[in-house]
Amino acid sequence: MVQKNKVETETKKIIVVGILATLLLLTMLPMSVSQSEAGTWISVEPPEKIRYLGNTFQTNITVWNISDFWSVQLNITWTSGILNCTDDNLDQTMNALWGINRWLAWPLTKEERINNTIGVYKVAVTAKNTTQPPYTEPFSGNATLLKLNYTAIDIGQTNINFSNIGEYKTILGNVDDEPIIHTQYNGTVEIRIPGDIVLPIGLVDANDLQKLGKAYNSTETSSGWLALADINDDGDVDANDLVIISENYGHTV
Ligand SMILES: [Ca+2]
Ligand SMILES: [Ca+2]
Repeated sequence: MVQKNKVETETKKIIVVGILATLLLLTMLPMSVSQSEAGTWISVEPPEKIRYLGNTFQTNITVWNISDFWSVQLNITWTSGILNCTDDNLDQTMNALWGINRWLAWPLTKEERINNTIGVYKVAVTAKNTTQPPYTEPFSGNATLLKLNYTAIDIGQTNINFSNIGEYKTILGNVDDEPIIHTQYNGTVEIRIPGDIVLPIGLVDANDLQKLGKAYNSTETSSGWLALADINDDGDVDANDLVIISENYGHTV
C-alpha cells in the first residue's frame, strides 16, 4: 500500500512536471505566425496600422533571419495623396548594420529616394570594405533597414508594399553578391477622420466619444489605455483629444 502510494505520488510528480514543461514551452513560442517561419523574410512593421488625418508615424522595414547580408535594394510603394513620406532615417539604420562610413547608398539624398508624387521609395545600399583591418563584417540576424516617417495627408486606405517590378526591385544580397531568397510581407495603413475610434467607421459619433471617455486620463503605460483614443498621438488621452473629437463630431467621410 505504501509502495502503491509512492508510485502514485511519483506519477503525479511526472504529470505536474510535464504540465509545467508544456506551459514553459508555450511561453517560449514565437509571438506571431510569421516569426515562426523558417528562412529569411522582409516585412513592414507594424503590418497593420490605423491612424488619423494629420498624424505622423513611423513604419519600419525589417529583415529577419538573414545570413551574410551585404547589400540591399528596396522598392516600396504606397498610395500617393494618402501618405507623405518625410524621412527614411537611412543613416541611422545602415550605421547600425555595418558601421559608420562602411556602406554606400544610391540615390544619395532622401529627396531623391522618396517620391511622394507617385508614392515610391527606392534605394540601393551596399556595405563597403576598408583598405585595412578592421574589415566590415557581413551581417547575420534580424535588422531594421529603414524607418520611414509618414504624415497622413488624406483619409483612406493604402498598402505599403514591396515592389519587384521596374528599375529598382526589392533584392537582398549576400557577401558573394548573390540574391538571398526571402519572403516579403506587405503592410496596410488606414487613415481616418480624427476621433473616428470605433464602428461605424467613417462617422464620428457617440460611440467614439464613449470610447474616449473610457480611456480618459490614461497614458501609454496605464491600464485603460487605448491608442486610438489618443487622437493627437502625444502619449495620453486628455482634453486636447476631447477638443479634436468635439470639432469632428457628426463628421462623415
Ligand atoms: Ca466612428
Ligand atoms: Ca493625446
